Amino acid sequence: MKRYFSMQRMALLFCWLALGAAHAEPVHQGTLLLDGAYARATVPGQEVGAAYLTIENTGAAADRLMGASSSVARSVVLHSSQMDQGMARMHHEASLEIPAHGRVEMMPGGLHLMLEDLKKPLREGETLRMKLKFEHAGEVDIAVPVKPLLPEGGMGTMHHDSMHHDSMH
Ligand SMILES: [Cu+2]
Repeated sequence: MKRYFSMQRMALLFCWLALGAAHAEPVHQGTLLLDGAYARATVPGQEVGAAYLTIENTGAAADRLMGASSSVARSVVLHSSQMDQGMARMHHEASLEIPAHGRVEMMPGGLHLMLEDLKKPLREGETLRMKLKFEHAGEVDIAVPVKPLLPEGGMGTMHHDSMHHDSMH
């Protein structure tokens, strides 16, 4: 009987871990709700990766994302992407306003967090940690699951890779 229950508990734990790997738990801090964080897997030799999340502000005052960091990359910077005469161009953004009662959604082809000078490839199924620094909410530590490279994600990372090639060491 005892054995049966422990097996069941192990199965439950396994399911919980599997779910945990696929979906980051939403994180509340101050008036902010950080949800849906993920990064794209990278191929060996790729020196940059991209991460995305949605930030919702339930408060009556705007907040501002001032910076980010992760142990897997030498730097994490905020980028926006725009199509310019058929070419995707990325712009470095010093900070990002999260409007009062508003939300900002990062996504491929739009706002993203660029992980520069990766120390190792980002592998599907792994979860990396990232620290986000907000003007009012302060520092927030989030889990960022790594999702597989999809065809459209692959194009996104290809363009990131070539875009950043000049600045690589
Ligand atoms: Cu970028």
